[in-house]
Amino acid sequence: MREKTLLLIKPDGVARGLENEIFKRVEAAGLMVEVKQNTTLTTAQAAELYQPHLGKSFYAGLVKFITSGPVIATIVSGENAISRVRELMGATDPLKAAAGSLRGDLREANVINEYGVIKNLVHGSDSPESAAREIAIFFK
Ligand code: DAT
Ligand code: MG
Repeated sequence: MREKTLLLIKPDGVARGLENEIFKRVEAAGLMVEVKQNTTLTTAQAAELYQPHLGKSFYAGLVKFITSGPVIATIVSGENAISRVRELMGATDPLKAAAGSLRGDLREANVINEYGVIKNLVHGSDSPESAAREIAIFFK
């Protein structure tokens, strides 16, 4: 099924200048980066993005980190785009992410940031419901 998903390059990925490498890999997988938005999240946008994690021990750190600097929000489209972007990203913990995945290949030596959260370069929607909700945070 043709789908759209939110792929967000987090502050660590932007600070390290990895956007071109990330977009190259997405396009090499046959997916299309439809729109890109350079932005810095407000606390309200971060709260909406991370609403499923509300109540977790690392929630406050997640919001602080994602609002700490510029990000690039994109809509990626293509056949099964949601699961395929998740595969390209790799596991949440970069130390467990497979070779060939973004998080595995591009990880830093220290994967926990100053906010106590896992630093893993990218966010990708995990379901059609998440994709619709998350795209609406950035694109009207
Ligand atoms: P993903 O980004 O792979 O969808 P997730 O939705 O479970 O992972 O978590 C959102 C982000 O929170 C994740 O990218 C990094 C951070 N995170 C997840 N589990 C964590 C933990 N146990 N300790 C610190 N940060 C964590
Ligand atoms: Mg998630």
